[in-house]
Amino acid sequence: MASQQRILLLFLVLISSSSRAITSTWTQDEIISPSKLEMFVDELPNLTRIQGFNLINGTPKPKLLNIGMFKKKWFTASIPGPTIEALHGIDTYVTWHNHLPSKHILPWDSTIPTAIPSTKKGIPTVVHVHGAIDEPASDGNANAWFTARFGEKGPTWSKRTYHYRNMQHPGNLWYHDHALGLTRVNLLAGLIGAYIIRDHEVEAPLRLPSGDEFDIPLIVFDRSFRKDGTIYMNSTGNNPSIHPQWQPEYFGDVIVVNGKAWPRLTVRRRKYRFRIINTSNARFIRFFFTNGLQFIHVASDSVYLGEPVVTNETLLGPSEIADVIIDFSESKSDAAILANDAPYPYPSGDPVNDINGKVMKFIIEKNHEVDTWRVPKTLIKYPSPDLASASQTRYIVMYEYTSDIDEPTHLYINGKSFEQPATETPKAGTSEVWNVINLTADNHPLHIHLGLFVVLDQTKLVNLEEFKTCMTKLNDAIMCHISKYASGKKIEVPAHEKGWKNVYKITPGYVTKILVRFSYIHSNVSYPFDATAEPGYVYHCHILDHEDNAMIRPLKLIN
Ligand SMILES: *[C@@H]1O[C@H](CO)[C@@H](O)[C@H](O)[C@H]1NC(C)=O
Ligand SMILES: *[C@@H]1O[C@H](CO)[C@@H](O)[C@H](O)[C@H]1NC(C)=O
Ligand SMILES: *[C@@H]1O[C@H](CO)[C@@H](O)[C@H](O)[C@H]1NC(C)=O
Ligand SMILES: *[C@@H]1O[C@H](CO)[C@@H](O)[C@H](O)[C@H]1NC(C)=O
Ligand SMILES: *[C@@H]1O[C@H](CO)[C@@H](O)[C@H](O)[C@H]1NC(C)=O
Ligand SMILES: CC(=O)N[C@H]1CO[C@H](CO)[C@@H](O)[C@@H]1O
Ligand SMILES: [Cu+2]
Repeated sequence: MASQQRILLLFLVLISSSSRAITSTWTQDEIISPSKLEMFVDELPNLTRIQGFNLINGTPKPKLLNIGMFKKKWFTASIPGPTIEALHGIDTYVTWHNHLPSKHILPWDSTIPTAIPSTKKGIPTVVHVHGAIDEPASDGNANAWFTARFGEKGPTWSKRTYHYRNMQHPGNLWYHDHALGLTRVNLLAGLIGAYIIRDHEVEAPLRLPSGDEFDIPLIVFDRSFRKDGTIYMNSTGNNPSIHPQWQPEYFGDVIVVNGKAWPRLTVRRRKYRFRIINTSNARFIRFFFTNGLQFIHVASDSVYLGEPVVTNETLLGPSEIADVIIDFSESKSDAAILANDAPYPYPSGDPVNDINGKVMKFIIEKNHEVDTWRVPKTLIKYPSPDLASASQTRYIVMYEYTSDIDEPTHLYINGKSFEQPATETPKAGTSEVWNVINLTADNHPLHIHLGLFVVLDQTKLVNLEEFKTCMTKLNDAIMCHISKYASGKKIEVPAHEKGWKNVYKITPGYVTKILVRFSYIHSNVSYPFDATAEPGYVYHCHILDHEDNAMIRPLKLIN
């Protein structure tokens, strides 16, 4: 840990109003109608990149970063925060500093399980690096939150400086707040950024597009804004007598990429790599290009695929990552719009419209040029999941509860709150089969901390209502004869999602069978840290509004 570097992570308050307003006829307090914003005006911002290592005489060494969270206007800070670029095998240490004021810029709800400082002042935050394989004390436990200047700390807080070992395979991670009951509002406010682990030895021979110009993170989210440019979040809950503010899903009208609404990027006629991270609270995005350009997937979530997979559209749930090559030399036109046609809530909600159906625009230069980048036939092969090695089979059941006005009040996994003792207690170094059952109407993206998993199959539940009635009574999949009901048709796992993942969309009314590995996937070495230590890990739904209330459970590893 040699030198230090001080970075501002922004806590956003104001829209850059990147897109130019065409008219100005709003009344006070009104939400900006996205149709009043001209699209594709602002250039895609270049995200700040910081190295998570020091180079000493050409040799990479560990580094300590200081990253602060501030309340800033959007145009005086960067949203998302800086992209951290780490190197495989070189430790990155980060002291996350909370400089946030005493009052939140967004409404929140004290009636759901929430971090609340005893003084009622200050904004609890704690940072989780999504996809990281690290010790529990650096995982950003929901109760390890702290307020400004470490003034107040949550019950599982243990240290200021987090240790990221970067011992895992190269891939795409991202960091974000994970404070109990505040995750949805803290992310909406801007506490997110990309974290990339690189391994030159493994990646350089692939000759994929690289360097700042050709390898670009695209952090996509949806937000609504008021006339004055502040972020809008509804302050009235859907069951206001029970939860004054909480709503089951946040959707914004404006699609924001790297901090600008509907930006544009001028590209050369050659291959680019985009690491697209969907950081929406609840919106699914199904990307496609209006001019028929295709996506060449090279990785899923945090791990390379064995070979590239070409698709003409790609569906990303919240927190999922598409790592794709786009070859603009194949474009028949000089512009391409990256568009979205996913209904919201996904899959049964409203269709998108002409506005929220657009994401960003690429302007493609006319001149053809020699492209030195390649897409090789094979990428990086990791061992396939070995079902025989699974030491446990578990049933993970997602429930939604509604009020007498038939509005969701909360969601639980296995009928249990977060506070109830851990029931998922895998042995470090083993693999387990988890059968994830959706008994709600929504598609819930399941995210498991520490472990990586492969989706084995997805089977429709027959006589769903009968099974649901039994589960509502007994909350026990085996006693409710799950094998009898899990006998419907299967849906194929898309080829580009067949690799090792850390998030997967759990289709409603189906059993999704996954094999979760609680060890590295690229080698058989055991974790170089004590994965069984306090405060343990969590697994949860990555629709943030669900996670907060309270589709989240402890995950406690044992020896
Ligand atoms: C981003 O950096 C490139 C150079 O790599 C530059 O051409 C471009 O104008 C920059 N974009 C913005 C929005 O500053
Ligand atoms: C805010 O939510 C409440 C409760 O669901 C709803 O009645 C109201 O229309 C919402 N307001 C806006 C501006 O969407
Ligand atoms: C991002 O995820 C949200 C849900 O979390 C989803 O609604 C949205 O469509 C996704 N967007 C993209 C571009 O994948
Ligand atoms: C992609 O291709 C499939 C068939 O190969 C087609 O059904 C689908 O409509 C296409 N999607 C787009 C966005 O072009
Ligand atoms: C790990 O060990 C298993 C069984 O001993 C072996 O089949 C597998 O190839 C090993 N994996 C790696 C990445 O070395
Ligand atoms: C899309 C879908 O199949 N949704 C189902 C999810 O599960 C709930 C409850 O079992 C069903 O009611 C939905 O139809
Ligand atoms: Cu959910």
